[in-house]
Amino acid sequence: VLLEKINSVENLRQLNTKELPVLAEEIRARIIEVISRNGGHLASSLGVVDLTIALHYVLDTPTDKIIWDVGHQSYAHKILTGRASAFHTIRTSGGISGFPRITESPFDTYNVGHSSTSLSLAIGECVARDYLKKDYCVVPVIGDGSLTGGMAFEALNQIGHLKRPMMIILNDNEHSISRNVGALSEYLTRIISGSFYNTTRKMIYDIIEHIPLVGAKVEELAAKGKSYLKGLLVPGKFFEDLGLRYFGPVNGHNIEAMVEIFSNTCVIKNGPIIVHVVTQKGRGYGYSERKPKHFHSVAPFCVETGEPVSEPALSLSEVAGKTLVRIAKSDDRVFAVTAAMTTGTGLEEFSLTFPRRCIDVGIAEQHAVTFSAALARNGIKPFCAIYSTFLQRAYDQIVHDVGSMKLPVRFLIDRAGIVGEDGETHHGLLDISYLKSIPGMMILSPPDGAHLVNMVYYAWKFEKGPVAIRYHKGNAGRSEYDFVPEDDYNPLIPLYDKRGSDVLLIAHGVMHSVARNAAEILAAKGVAVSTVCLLCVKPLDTAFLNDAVYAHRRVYVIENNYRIGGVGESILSDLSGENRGRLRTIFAFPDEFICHAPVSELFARYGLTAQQIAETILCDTTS
Ligand SMILES: Cc1ncc(C[n+]2csc(CCOP(=O)(O)OP(=O)(O)O)c2C)c(N)n1
Repeated sequence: VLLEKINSVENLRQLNTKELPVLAEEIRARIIEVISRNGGHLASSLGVVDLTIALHYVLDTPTDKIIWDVGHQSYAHKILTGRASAFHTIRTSGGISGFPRITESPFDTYNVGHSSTSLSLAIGECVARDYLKKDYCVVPVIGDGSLTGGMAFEALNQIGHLKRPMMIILNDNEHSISRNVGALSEYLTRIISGSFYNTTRKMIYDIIEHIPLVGAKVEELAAKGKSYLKGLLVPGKFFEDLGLRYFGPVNGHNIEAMVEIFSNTCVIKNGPIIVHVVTQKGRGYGYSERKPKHFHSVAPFCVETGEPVSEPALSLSEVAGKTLVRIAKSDDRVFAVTAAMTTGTGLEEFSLTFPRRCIDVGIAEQHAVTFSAALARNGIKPFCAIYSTFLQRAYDQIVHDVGSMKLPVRFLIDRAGIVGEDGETHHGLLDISYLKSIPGMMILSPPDGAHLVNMVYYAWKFEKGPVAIRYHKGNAGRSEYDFVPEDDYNPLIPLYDKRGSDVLLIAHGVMHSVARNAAEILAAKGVAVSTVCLLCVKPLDTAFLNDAVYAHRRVYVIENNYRIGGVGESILSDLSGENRGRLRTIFAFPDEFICHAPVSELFARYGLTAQQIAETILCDTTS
């Protein structure tokens, strides 16, 4: 077994090229086996196993720097760079991360998780490297999906201008999570399907075969404009026109060919080059080859059948999407806008039912928001569905393009709060903090599926300005969608369960059930506990809150957000002077990046379970 010998990249470099495809198969088998147990980004990682081997084989990593975009495809990279023996712990509590982490390995050049950062990091690396008179290769690896992000274009603009040597690997599998969309994607597809493919590959071989000191010669030949090299550049004219030299398309599953090509391209030192590598998403596992979208990010599954280990329950994402389908049936002005996350945000059914009204803008959250603003300005009713963590990107667009004009863009903010195994780049712990400071922004926080449905209906009818509904990653608590919206639903009125005058727990969203459970535990100990569930966390009903707080001796707020900038702080600032002293504790996440672990474990680690909260309150009672 070759993999057993690979404890470091040096071991890899000792293999001969004929052994590399065997190693690739072993790595694939390991990834499939582990991810079937732990869940994770399977299809993307399987697709780049051969590419990853070729890169580490040729480059002098970690001195040469591979910069992964998103980093969800870095599993083979982890296995090859000293983490094979820890790979079974990936995404588990205390185990290695599912994304590159600078604290985990010197081979992980940056912390990543959000898309389209690699080219900006790469050009920054090059400028620093050249200024410090260092000499190493900078190799960003970016997918065709991530290339749709605005930042990637901003970086390309500078890369073409500064002309610093770097080798960009464009990993083109024609997929983002779903099939990739957009003019650029169509352009890349034209290149791949065009007749140049085979001839170009042959040309690269010809050059490599006939030129011993290829790097220097390629430069020389390119400078002289030899006709065959010109031909090689033709397919990627777009990149060439921006000032990058284009090579490809290259078969991303022929390791030997890639080793030769990278050996020759990585030594080109007179400017940036882009090598267009064509890979198959999900490669090497029949189910993920056939359903790359499903296996993009997958829960534990049975390797033999490809089926999930536990039957997926109805998620809040699906509830939001299905509700939108019902609304859109009665209102042809309802649109859904997604930034390459149709499935993740539950919009699959909507996209099939109303293809013209479901707009996938690519991995472009900033653009999605400003695009939605223009829809709203023209009387369309856009529901812009974006995960909390990715909406961080679009902050100024919400302020400048939506908020300042009070445009009724409806934000469906999925994965709000802690998300678990994807870890620190993916937790949605900031949305309340960043949204509540925007004047006129209404923020709703449903405690369950039924409230989410009502809130989507409420947002549909709400025309006075932007409204955000932020909901956690979780289940709707029902196996089927059988929700019926209430006619007179008003999220501005909190749910108030008054019991005694001792303790009041104020919560919102998923933490309402934690508050109720804590109240029960305390009731069993003889402490009467009232609960308030805020459905709308901005604006707050100040008069109501002051009355409720005044009616209790001690008050606690529980939320699935950072404490800093959270709802607890808003409540505190809205309370009258005499009420403020009653607010004893805000149970929320502290001021630190929260690592990956199951959601339940993270709640426990930060003292946010019902039992822990009840115990804290009991101690507080007796002190
Ligand atoms: C800013 C941002 N938006 C959305 C995502 C969610 N996401 C993770 S991977 C991915 C698709 C990336 O496509 P591509 O770069 O082509 O890589 P592939 O998975 O196809 O290998 C998306 C949309 C993200 N990570 N970051």
